[in-house]
Amino acid sequence: MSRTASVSRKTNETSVAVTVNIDGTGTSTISTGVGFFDHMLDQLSRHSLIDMDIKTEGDLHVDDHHTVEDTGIAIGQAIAKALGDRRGITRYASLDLAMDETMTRAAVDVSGRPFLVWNVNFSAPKIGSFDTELVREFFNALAQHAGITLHIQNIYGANNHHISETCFKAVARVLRTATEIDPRQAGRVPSTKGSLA
Ligand SMILES: [Mn+2]
Repeated sequence: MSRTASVSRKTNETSVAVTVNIDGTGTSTISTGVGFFDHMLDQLSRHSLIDMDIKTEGDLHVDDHHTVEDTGIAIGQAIAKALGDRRGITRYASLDLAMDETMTRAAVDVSGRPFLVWNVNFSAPKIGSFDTELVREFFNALAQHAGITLHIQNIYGANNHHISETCFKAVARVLRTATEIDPRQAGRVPSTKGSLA
């Protein structure tokens, strides 16, 4: 059974089309019109090994907010759809990810219960032209719509590009592990409730 899904989402603010393959190789085609965000999504795909085709046309004349949030919603929806009833998955993962001077921790429960704990502070409002506060908006949209409990903590770091990038890479790595099929689950839903959907 292939764990792939496509989602199209159109509002007055954005038009988003996303296709994901959970069991991919980390290949992506990404175009949101926001260069820094494309760079971050490329990391998300590459290090989760989830293939992602992402095309967003948003109201960038306003700012990047709708584009980033709605892309997060669509990626989350596509991941939830591709995971289906979450049968056989590993479910939990956590990781400390280092990049130069920065260390960021991510933990995920692919639980069906959306929750974001965000313990990350940026020392500047912008990375280039990108609003650093949008990093949280993206992960909140992702967690809410993928149906995952996601905790992200920047432990230390100085460079805001690195702090953002470690968030995306750490989440990518824990998503990879937690969504992988655990052969010892033998196709069962990993919950004593019997449901994660
Ligand atoms: Mn970078």
